[in-house]
Amino acid sequence: MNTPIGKPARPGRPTLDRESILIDARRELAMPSRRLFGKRLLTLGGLSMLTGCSLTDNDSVNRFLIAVSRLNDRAQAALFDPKQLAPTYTEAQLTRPFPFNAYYGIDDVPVVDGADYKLKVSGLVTGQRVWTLPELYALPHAEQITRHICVEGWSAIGRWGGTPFGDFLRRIGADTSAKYVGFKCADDYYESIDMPTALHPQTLLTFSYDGERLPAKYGFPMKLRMPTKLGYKNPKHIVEMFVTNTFPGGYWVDQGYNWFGGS
Ligand SMILES: Nc1nc2c(c(=O)[nH]1)N[C@H]1C(S)=C(S)[C@@H](COP(=O)(O)O)O[C@H]1N2
Ligand SMILES: [Mo]
Repeated sequence: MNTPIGKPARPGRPTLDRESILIDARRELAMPSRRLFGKRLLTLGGLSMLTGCSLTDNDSVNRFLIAVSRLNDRAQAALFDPKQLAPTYTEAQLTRPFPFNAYYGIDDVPVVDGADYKLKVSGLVTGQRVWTLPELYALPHAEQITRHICVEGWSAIGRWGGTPFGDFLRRIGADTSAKYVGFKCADDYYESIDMPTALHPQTLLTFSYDGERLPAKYGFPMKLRMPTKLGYKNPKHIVEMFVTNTFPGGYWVDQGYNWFGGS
């Protein structure tokens, strides 16, 4: 779905030309969740016309694609049904081994010391404080077997355990009418999500994988797991979360990926 808009141009070849926009747009329009958006707001013909007449330099193409992506965010947010559940699976369907992925290799996975780990909770919450792991482990527990879909072209079924994130938000006195929840991670990753997804019943703050304490490679000490969102929206190694009305962006969205990132 995503042309990495932020990537530097390859020498000798215009990166974001008419052709690549059309490939991107065609892919977007082919996705079932995007079809409505395509039909209502933009036709491929209209897009061809636009790309054919005015988008001659990379800057304007970038601006155009970012505008399409923001429109797409709004369309996806409007189509998001807070009660619609993502499919769940059985133990027998688990993908083994579950893949590891990050913007770095497995040897560079951050080492987080659980003993002095503290989760910082800030922003529009009445309970601004830090949480230790024993306190977090004592929260109500739920298990989930769902499919993780990565934009790099793979998907896998995994089993995560943790606490329903909506309950946690209410427990910390979050302003649930705010727009975003942002996350900072122990690596340089950061993400943010829309409040309706944060409150979705399948959104879990997870501390375990397949019945075991969450391994380092899958995001120790905790990962936010959302089966309604693509893989890159699910932050691992969370060290801070904040509730805000100011758009916080994300590691990949700031490089051109679509922010809503629904699946
Ligand atoms: N902190 C952090 N979280 C992250 C990433 C990352 O690089 N750092 N990569 C994201 C991407 S693109 C994917 S597909 C999943 C991979 O999670 P896994 O290693 O448990 O499969 O983590 C997401 N969350
Ligand atoms: Mo991913």
